[in-house]
Amino acid sequence: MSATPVTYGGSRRPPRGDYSLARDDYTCDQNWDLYTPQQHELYARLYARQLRLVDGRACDEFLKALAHLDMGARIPRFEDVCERLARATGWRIVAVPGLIPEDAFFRLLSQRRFPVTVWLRTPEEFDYIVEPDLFHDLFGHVPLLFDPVFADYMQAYGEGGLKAQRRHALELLARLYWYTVEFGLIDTARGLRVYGAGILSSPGELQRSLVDPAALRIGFDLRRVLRTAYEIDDFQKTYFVIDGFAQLFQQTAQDFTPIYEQLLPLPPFTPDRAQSGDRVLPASASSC
Ligand code: HBI
Ligand code: FE
Repeated sequence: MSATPVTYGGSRRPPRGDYSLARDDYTCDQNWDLYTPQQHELYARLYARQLRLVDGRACDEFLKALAHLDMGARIPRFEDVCERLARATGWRIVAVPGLIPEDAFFRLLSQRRFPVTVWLRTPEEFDYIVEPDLFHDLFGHVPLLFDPVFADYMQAYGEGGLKAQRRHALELLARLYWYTVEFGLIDTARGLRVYGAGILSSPGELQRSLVDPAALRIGFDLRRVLRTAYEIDDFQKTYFVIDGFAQLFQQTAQDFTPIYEQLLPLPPFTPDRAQSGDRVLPASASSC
């Protein structure tokens, strides 16, 4: 059975990736031997540029794991990454043809299996791509799975996703993923830092997310996040800031049912303005 292709959100763009190779759980083989020298070279250029940009901007947990992974010279074999990751936090990465349905995605996360896209962007997409590709998933998401607390948060998120489906609250829970795992900021003793994969893998948004005064940076509040809509194809207008991964894990370790019941009837907040009760944080001064 070939898996049904998936597009990003409500976008009308055609799905990227070959879903005919996917199994029932949407995983597929990486087929590492099929990558061309040009693709390895493109990946290495993406990696080298981003490695320079994350210094002083990414959180320490990310930088420490990235150095340990040492996967910048060419596209890594997923099984090599798996070996190191499994030893650290019991997570594994699995190859997928591209975006997969929420149900399959949550199930994989609940099993501590992170889906990594097998296709790499084209050279024309060097600076920007809408869909998550191999570089976004590997560089942006995989390093933080080495952090024990963040690794537990990601599995709990998957388990929560499977529950949210039964409560028709997928859209709310997807916002939590968006504003933490993809675009989250963290307040550290040395100032604001990035932990969201969508920022870590983006050349333009790394600096902008920390210093642009036009963007809103709001102290993490679970109900506020679950109620705030987002756009998938532009810089974020709002970022949520946690004090640490322990805070994120604790604040989300509760039963969301009463929160869903409270929020589902309410209209979402737009991301372009602060709301009363927001703890608004200043942009980073340093253009590090
Ligand atoms: N599929 N491969 C892949 N990667 C994602 O990040 C992803 C997905 N499917 C659904 C999804 N993300 C979002 O809807 C999450 O917010 C659930
Ligand atoms: Fe992502």
